[in-house]
Amino acid sequence: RARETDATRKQNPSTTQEDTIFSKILRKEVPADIIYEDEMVRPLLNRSTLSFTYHFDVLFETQCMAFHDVSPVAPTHFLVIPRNPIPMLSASTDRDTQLLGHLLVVARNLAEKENLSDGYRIVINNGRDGAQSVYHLHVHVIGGRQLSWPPG
Ligand code: U5P
Repeated sequence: RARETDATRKQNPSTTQEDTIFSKILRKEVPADIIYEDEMVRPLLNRSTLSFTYHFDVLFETQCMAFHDVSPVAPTHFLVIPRNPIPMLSASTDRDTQLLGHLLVVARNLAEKENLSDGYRIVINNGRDGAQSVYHLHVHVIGGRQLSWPPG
């Protein structure tokens, strides 16, 4: 498993970069067709009383964003990404359980909003063999046409 990761790093220089194009989209430095962002809720609690970004994100559910893929492979194709720049699924840990679940819940809710009632596919490409190209974890939601199986 470690060998695979090393190979992936060699093949994909972006693996070692924390700042991918998706981080720039998250910071609104690069435009994207954003369809969803977790709402920033500011109740009575002061932001400065929270010391860790992680806790802030979890408490206020400002954990993810979704936008249309620039090169759609189907009539509907969007990506759900965490704010936390986890490079890939295999780099996540058990501490990310809540976040990983949240990404799927958001993907499901957006699929419903985007009228994918006839079905859709959720894909997470992981590493070199998984044909991952952007090393910031993302969930593909693909639909709007009959998809085939197996994938290429
Ligand atoms: N992508 C965007 N915007 C960008 C760069 C990439 O939507 O600025 C999309 C690609 O079209 C691709 C996905 O579908 O990100 C990366 O997927 P993956 O191959 O890493 O799973």
